[in-house]
Amino acid sequence: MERCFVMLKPGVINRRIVGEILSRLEKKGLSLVAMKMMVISDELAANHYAEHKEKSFFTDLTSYITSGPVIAMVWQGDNCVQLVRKLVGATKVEEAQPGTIRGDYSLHTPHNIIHASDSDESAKREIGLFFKEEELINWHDDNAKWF
Ligand code: FUP
Repeated sequence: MERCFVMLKPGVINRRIVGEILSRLEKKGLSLVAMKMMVISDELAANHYAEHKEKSFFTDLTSYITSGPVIAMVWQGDNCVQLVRKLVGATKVEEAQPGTIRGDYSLHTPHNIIHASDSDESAKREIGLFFKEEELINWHDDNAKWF
């Protein structure tokens, strides 16, 4: 079982499409094991996107994700990181295929509405930034065989 950190950026809440996006991850059969609505501090935003610190889009990106509430989540399942990234679609909106979350819901790359960890290592780091171990709920799934 692998875990992936997923975050719905502020535009998702503003546009009232939280349910639609969650539904796509749920329908895939992945398990939600943690979720919270929060306003990210400047410090957490900078830590989360530390790899982009020198990039030209860093200030816009961190301003955007601290501009309103986000939904931070942890999803779990076999090959969770790879499967979530497929559902999310490419980073650049012009490359994100229709049918993917970014392909269907975003017009501009800096506002590409959702973050998902890109590797198991990133997932562990990002989950650690946003959640305490006791906030991750490992529930038993009697229906797992149907997925
Ligand atoms: P991803 O893992 O798909 O979110 O992609 P990155 O870590 O490369 O980028 C993080 C965020 O920076 C993206 F979600 C949007 C923003 N970004 C830009 O605004 N312009 C770019 O050219 C690349 C990324």
